[in-house]
Order: sequence, then C-alpha cells, then structure tokens
Amino acid sequence: MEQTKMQRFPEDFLWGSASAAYQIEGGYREGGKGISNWDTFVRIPGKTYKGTTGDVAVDHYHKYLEDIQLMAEMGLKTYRFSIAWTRIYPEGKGELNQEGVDFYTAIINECLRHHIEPMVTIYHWDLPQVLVDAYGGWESPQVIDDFVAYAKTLFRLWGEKVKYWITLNEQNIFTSLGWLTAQHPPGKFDDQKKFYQVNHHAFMAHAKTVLAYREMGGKGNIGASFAYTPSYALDCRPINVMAKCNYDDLKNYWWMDVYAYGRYPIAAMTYLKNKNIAPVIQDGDIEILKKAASEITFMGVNYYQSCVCEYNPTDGVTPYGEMNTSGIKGTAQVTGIPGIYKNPANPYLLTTDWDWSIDPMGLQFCCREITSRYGLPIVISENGLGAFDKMEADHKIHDDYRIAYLQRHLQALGEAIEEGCKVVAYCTWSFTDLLSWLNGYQKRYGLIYVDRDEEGGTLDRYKKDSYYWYRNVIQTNGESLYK
Ligand code: BGP
Repeated sequence: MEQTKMQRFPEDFLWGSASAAYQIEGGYREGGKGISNWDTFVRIPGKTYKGTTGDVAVDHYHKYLEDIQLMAEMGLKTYRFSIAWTRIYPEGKGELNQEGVDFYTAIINECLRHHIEPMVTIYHWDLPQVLVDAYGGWESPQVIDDFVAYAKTLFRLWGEKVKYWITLNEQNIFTSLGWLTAQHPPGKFDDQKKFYQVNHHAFMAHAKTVLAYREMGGKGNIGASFAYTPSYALDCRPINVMAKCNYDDLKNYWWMDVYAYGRYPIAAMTYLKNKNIAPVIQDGDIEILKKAASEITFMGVNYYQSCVCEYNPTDGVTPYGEMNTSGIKGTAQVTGIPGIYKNPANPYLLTTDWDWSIDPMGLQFCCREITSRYGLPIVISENGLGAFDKMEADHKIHDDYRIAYLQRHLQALGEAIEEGCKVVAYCTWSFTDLLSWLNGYQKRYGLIYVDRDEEGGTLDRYKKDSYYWYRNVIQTNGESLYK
C-alpha cells in the first residue's frame, strides 16, 4: 500500500545477526560435550557435501571472544545463537556439564558487556544422540519432558540475563528433512505418519517450554522460529489458487497456527485423517497448546525465498526431487505433493546459485500475513544470501551482491513496518561464514569471511564489504538504506 516513506527504523529496533552451535562451534569432543545426532549423521557416507562435518566448523568454541569483538565493533544490537544441548547435558539429562555452562555464560556476559542483547535458540537441530538411542529422540513423547527439563535449566541459569528465547528453530525443516527426505537425521524417507507425530511431540515440547518459562517467572520474550516460504498462485485459474490454499494449510499454517492459536488447520487435518497419517493427540494436549499460544510474544521468521503454487496431477512430481547442494544453478528439481500442489520456478524472480528465488517483497508478505492472521510482533530471526565469495589478494571481499540482497530485503521490511507490522528485530544469516548443513563451507552467508573450505584453512577472520555496509545501516538506524 502506498505509505509515507520511512526514513529510519523504530528507535529500539534490534539490528542483529545469527548463528547456530553446530554450524560454528567445532570443539565437538571438547569441554565435556556429548555426541549429538548431527555428530553421528555427518559420518554416514554421502550425507553431506564432500563429507563435511562440524567437528571444527569455524572454531567459534575457541574464537568466540574475537567474534563478539567483531560484533561489538559493528555495533550489533542483538546476537542470536543456539545452545548445544550436548554441552549442557552430555547425556541428554542428568548431570550438568559445568564446562558447557561456563562457555555459554562467558558468551552471554561478553555480549552484555558490549550492550548486545543475547537472543538464545534453545534447539537448533543438535539432539543428544543418547536420547535417539534410548527412545528414538523426537519419535517418542518421552523427548518432551527431557526437552523441557533442559530448557528449564537454561532459564534457571540465564533467565535474568536473556530476554529473548527461541524454543525451536525451523521445526518444519528439521522434521521434513529428517522424516520425509532423509537429508537430516534420523534420515527417514517418506515416513509421513511419523513426520506428523514427531511434529506433534515438537509442538508439545515447545508449548510446555513456553509455559515453564512463565511459571518460573520469566517476563521476557519467547516464541518459535519458523522457516516461512510464502506462496503465490501460478495464475488465477481456480485450480491453481486452490493449490496455493492447500499449500498454505499444509506447509505454513500447520506450524504457525499451532504456535499462534494452539490449533491445527481444519482442512489439512481432515486430509491427514483421511489418509490415516494424522498425529495421535493426547487428551489435554490442545489445551496446553492453546495456553502456550497465548503466552508467546513473537513469531520468529526465517525468510529466504517465496514459492509458486500450481495444481499437481495425481501422477505428478513428489516431494523427493533433487535439491541443489552443489551451487550449480538449475540443478534443483520441481517438487510437490501429487494431487495437491507443486512448486514450479517463478519466472519473474532471479535465483541464487543454489536455485533459491530472490524475492524481497516476499519478506513483506510474511510480515503482513503474520500481522493480519495472528496480530503478533515479528522477529526476523534469519535472512541472508548464500553465495560463493572470493577473498582478493589484499584480503578484501567485495560481496556487493550480498549488500544488494540485504538492502532490498531491509527496504521491504521497512515497508512492512510502515504498514503497521510490529517488527522488533532483524538478524542476518549469518555473522561469520559457517558450515551449511548440506552444502559444506562453499555456500557462504557471513558478513565476516572465514578462511576455511571443505579441506581446512587458517580459520582467520576478515571483514567483507557487507560488514562495513551493515555497520553503517546500524549506525544510521536504517537511514542509509534510503540514501
Ligand atoms: C536455515 C537454518 C540455518 C541455515 C540457513 C541456510 O534453514 O536455520 O541453520 O543453515 O537455513 O541454509 P543453508 O545452509 O542450507 O543454505
């Protein structure tokens, strides 16, 4: 809608950047850390790009002071990072690992010393392997109590210092890739019944964690981060608009409605019941979900791309088409659910080398949809461009394409704010270069270049052009975006 153009972002806007433990820390056998599902999974031949692991990652475990110093120099207002469950409870539960506690206490204190608001993700995909071995991890409802016990420990330890908590990162992604496409642990293929059951367990873990936080007197902000891919109908043929409607119910509202309302979308649930793949829901679960929904204070959004929806015939494409993990453009295949929808490429948008569409306005759509459907404040917990970067002989990295990407997305976010959306934070993905789960080290997202590739490297840090650009955006509270 046409609005008076914004010149600056709200005064208390949290300009941030994000990371995840497994992707940056390394030190996978250090400091008493236990083994996670990812430590195990990456060792299965063929699962990751060139067999890459997070054993060393970008060595944040040893370099966190240097990394936070770089954040401080940049003027970052918030740093979103995740805690490795296996550093707190190496055995998933039971005995607390003091070295792990000390590590994150040091990170939190260092952030606060630099006036950087710590934003903590409780779970960014690395589950203690012992819990998988004991009862199948997320496949068993037993995980709910263990998760809540772990989360309560974090609240007890850092509840006074941390004001932003993200329960689960991208539940929709770790469950889809874990139980449908076999690309993430536990590597199950097309197990739809488990997929929905696992999701119900994750929803319950999220909800009980939110309630525990409030019961313990937590007055800060808490919510989940959702990987939101908004959709456009291919055209105005009703069958394609219905494909979009089905996609939204099955791929977006299925998660966001539970977080925000504590209920599952009706048409999607009916479809699952008819197919006999609906989750088993215990008595009292919905009440808990609803109660938690009234306690969250934001919807976390990880936004990378939008998609197109078109009707998919019953003998059409499946969800299991090839994903581009090589960076060779055009290698991703169209996917969808036979008889319901498919997601062809958008001819109006450019794509990254990994075939992700580049759509700044899509971010505005996300904010508008959340605002009108849920009326919740929004934390953009991830947004960024994965690209091949090149360090020049003088150690400069001229990532003007990343600057253009971020600039256009922030302008779109500014429009959403101007239209009345309450956006409280924006985190670039990522602060330093890091391990991309399936794409190795060559798909870079950082504002800081890390000298390492699939084989190794010095692990030295270098500021990219985007680092200086973002510093200026923060210094001017967004004014430089409009110059
Ligand atoms: C999100 C994850 C991040 C990060 C990002 C980029 O799904 O929350 O952990 O990896 O996507 O994805 P990729 O590394 O696959 O390009």
